[in-house]
Amino acid sequence: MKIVDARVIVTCPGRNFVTLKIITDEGVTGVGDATLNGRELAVESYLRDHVVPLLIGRDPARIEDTWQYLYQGAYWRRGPVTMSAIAAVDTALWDIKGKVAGLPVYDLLGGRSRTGVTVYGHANGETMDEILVEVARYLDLGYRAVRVQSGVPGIPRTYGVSADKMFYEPADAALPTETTWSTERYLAHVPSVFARVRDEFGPDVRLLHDVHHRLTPIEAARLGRSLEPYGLTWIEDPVPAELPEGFRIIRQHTTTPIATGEVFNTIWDAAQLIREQLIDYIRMTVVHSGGITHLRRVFDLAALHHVRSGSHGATDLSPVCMAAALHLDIAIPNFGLQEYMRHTPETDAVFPHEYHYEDGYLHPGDAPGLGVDIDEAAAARYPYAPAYLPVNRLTDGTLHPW
Ligand code: KDG
Ligand code: MG
Repeated sequence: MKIVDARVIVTCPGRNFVTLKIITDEGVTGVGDATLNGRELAVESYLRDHVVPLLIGRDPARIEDTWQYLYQGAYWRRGPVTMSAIAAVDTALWDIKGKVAGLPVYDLLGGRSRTGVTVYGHANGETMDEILVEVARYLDLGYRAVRVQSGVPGIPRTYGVSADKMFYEPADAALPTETTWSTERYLAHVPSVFARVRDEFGPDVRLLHDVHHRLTPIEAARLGRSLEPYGLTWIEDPVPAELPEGFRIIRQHTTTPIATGEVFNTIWDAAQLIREQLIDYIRMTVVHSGGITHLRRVFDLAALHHVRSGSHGATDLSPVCMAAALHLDIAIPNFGLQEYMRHTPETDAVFPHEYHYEDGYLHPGDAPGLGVDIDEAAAARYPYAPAYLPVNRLTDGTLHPW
């Protein structure tokens, strides 16, 4: 079998997605997500101009060799653009391998380790009343784990709080929106939110919170310690993670578990955090981390060090990425949690998929391959529309992580 064509499809059914579709001489096709929020066209060009010509004529069965060819062969290693492009190829090749074998990809990864993939949803609100309504809504839908994001008095717009509760989309403008931030106000407010939520909903629901890289290590340590009475499953991205040793300071002061990794691209970004057991959950995902092949390596390293997976699953990762993540989630021994932000009906129509939600779990389905596709005619109805993530400033105007 040989690869005879590969198409890069950009579509915007409410938000932008980049998808690679690989076509073989025997008519078997595979899909891979290549979406990099706010930098989509860089990956499109990388794939179209620099990767697709290298794929033509290759044997799609040689997944590892193709991965190494694209990673080592570029000479320039790592980085989100390169690793998203490699991920798209890798994901599409696993999809093809599954279809050729007549097996779901999770069976090629060793088979099911669990019956369903536990997911968490995003409850958020400007006010406490709004948050309580939203947490109750997720519990009614069967969720066992809920991420809680709250407005902060005195800060006009806070990360994770949105008007449209089910389909949060932060890439909201053709040029970046500017938001403001006060660490002091945030740290003074957040513990009271979790005190109330825990009090209202009891000990069973797993609670999570995303700090979105906004604190220093000692501030994160203070937050973690102040949240200890409420038994969070994790605080996510407490600090920017380029400095892994900074996590030692957080660890010295709090037992609140820590999750990070959604902006990581390779095992090298995560290795020190994992080896020194400075985190509890690694939140890398298929599209930005070199695909199923490379992420499996990360999860295997994590398993040796008591670190579980907690894969990123925001709406900017397409249903193709979600499908691939679910096949990994159901197979690996050290699965933790999967983030699940629902896609809009328009997006779901462009990407028909087998995976489905039931009673707090996602199920990847049993179709051969990944069980997801792109409807190219539907995709063509939604042309690319530039959209950026916001930027964030302190009240004195200093740029701060968003
Ligand atoms: O594109 C950026 C989003 O994926 C990110 O802001 C979402 O932090 C996020 C999360 O945990 O879902
Ligand atoms: Mg996050």
